[in-house]
Amino acid sequence: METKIVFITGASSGIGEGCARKFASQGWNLILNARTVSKLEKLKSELEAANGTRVYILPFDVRDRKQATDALETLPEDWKSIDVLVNNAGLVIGVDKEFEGNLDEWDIVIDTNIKALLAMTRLVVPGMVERGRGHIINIGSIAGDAAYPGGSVYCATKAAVKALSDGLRIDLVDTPLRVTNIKPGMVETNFTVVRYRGDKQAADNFYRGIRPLTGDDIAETVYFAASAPAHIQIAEVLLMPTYQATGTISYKK
Ligand code: 8X3
Repeated sequence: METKIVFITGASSGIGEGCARKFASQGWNLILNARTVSKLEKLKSELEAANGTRVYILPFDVRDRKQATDALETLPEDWKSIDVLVNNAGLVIGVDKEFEGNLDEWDIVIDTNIKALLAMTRLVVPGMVERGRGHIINIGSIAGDAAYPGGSVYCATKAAVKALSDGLRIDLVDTPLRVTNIKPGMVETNFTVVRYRGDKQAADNFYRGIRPLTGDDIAETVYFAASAPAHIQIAEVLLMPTYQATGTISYKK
């Protein structure tokens, strides 16, 4: 059987790294993207040694459309047939009210969570359509289901990920391609440290009293969707820790 290729953005930590580990453990070849080359190199050596799989690292800033386009063009021929695109790169900076936050930070959040996801889709999906094979897995969020305090811009970007996923599924309906929106609730990764602008203490407090999900937990669901039989399209999955009920309601002991 032909080895499949998964392309993961934001693969150097958190959910992206979890996905890299999971797909590698199942024998997939990986194209790993993030900005920090050293982290990707370390992951590549580790995953290749542990799984006998092949890893191609493609460092670029997903927000930079030219870098993204150039990077994709440099892919060697045998790496171009991407089977699964995991649009994972995403972030939030700050927990400010909508009328008080920093517009420059919000540019970064919007550019990464929406525009970069769209650019990657635009770059990778035409090849999938041509080959008649492919799956786009977007990492959305429970935050896309309803706005919550201090999260309005982030929630808006994840609502956009839902709309972009649904729209893409509509646009691809006459093809065998599949589109999945994975919507995690509380996941303990560096994501929360960035949300609190580097305040590790605040991030730790956020999870105190509840067992959050891990990047690996989300990766299991991403892989479940990717490995479902070809006639099954898992359109959306909302997953959260036990003791979390909505984006705002959780029970912390
Ligand atoms: C982030 C998950 O629960 O902080 O996507 O909104 S949550």
